[in-house]
Amino acid sequence: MHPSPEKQRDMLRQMQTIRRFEERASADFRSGAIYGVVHSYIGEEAVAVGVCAALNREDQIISTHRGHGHCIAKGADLNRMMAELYGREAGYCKGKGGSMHIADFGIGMLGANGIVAGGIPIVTGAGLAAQLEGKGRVAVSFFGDGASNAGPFHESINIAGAWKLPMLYVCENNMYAVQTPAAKSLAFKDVAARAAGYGIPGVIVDGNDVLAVYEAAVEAVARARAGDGPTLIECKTYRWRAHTERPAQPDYRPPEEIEAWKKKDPIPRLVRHLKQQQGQFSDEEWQELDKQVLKALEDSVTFAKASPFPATDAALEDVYAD
Ligand SMILES: Cc1ncc(C[n+]2csc(CCOP(=O)(O)OP(=O)(O)O)c2C)c(N)n1
Ligand SMILES: [Mg+2]
Repeated sequence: MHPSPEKQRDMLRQMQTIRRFEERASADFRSGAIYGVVHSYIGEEAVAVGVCAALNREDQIISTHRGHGHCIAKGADLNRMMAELYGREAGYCKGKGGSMHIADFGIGMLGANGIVAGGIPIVTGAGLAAQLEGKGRVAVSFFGDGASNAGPFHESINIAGAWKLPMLYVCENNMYAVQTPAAKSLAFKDVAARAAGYGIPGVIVDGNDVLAVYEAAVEAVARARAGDGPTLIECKTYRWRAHTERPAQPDYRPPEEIEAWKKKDPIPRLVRHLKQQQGQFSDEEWQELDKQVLKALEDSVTFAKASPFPATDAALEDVYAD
């Protein structure tokens, strides 16, 4: 069943916020205002938003190196996110982590991870904790097609299947791991097929259709809450930009492939759906929504720039627990 029109509008706002956040982050990285590294999620917004729309605040997620979208979809504060990318004290990690280290336990965002597949066992532990606590919470792992070739993925879904942990394993199959096409590192076509080897359901979804992602997630969440164990959801999608924003990184993907996927943009797709379904969603409302999103982002950049860089002698603070 489709979510209510109000919820669909929220989902549209979130996808557009991710899109605009990423545009800004890439531009500011290239101009030298943001340090470290930035991996753009543009093109894949429907995955994070569709899945997180099926979750409660208490449910927990873990992200990847391409994690801004997951943070935004789970409800992270744009100001603190932007300040973190800018390396400022007001950021989520006091400016010492950057793009790949944003966590907010208050909203169930357990963090990003620069280690490919590194988050999968951590969030599987959160799934075990949820099961032991017995309050009906679920845990969600986001990861890429490349990560699904790494050992931690297999070990985690094996134990989650055996113990029926309340988990969703969400593979964002964007067809590449840096420059390596999935077809060169996976003998079959679908990551979802791997689920059979671990005795759990494997579902394939159009990852550019936010409503389809949402519906698959709702079903998997219901299974998990009912004690029936994890589901592997493979979302077929595509990143529009190069692997990272670092200059001089070659992008060997065929330009016509990139163009073809841009035509499957998940955002206008939901706009069209809203217009057809509701009739009353007008171009003016869409422009107004985008204006508000841009304003919120502009404010987040102002907030970031107003915050100082962390002091050098604070470098070791928060490294060890008290
Ligand atoms: C353990 C490990 N190996 C290699 C890398 C370098 N690396 C960073 S991202 C990436 C590709 C990840 O591909 P995928 O899981 O498909 O995610 P995507 O970038 O496509 O979202 C690699 C190999 C790393 N960060 N960690
Ligand atoms: Mg990939």
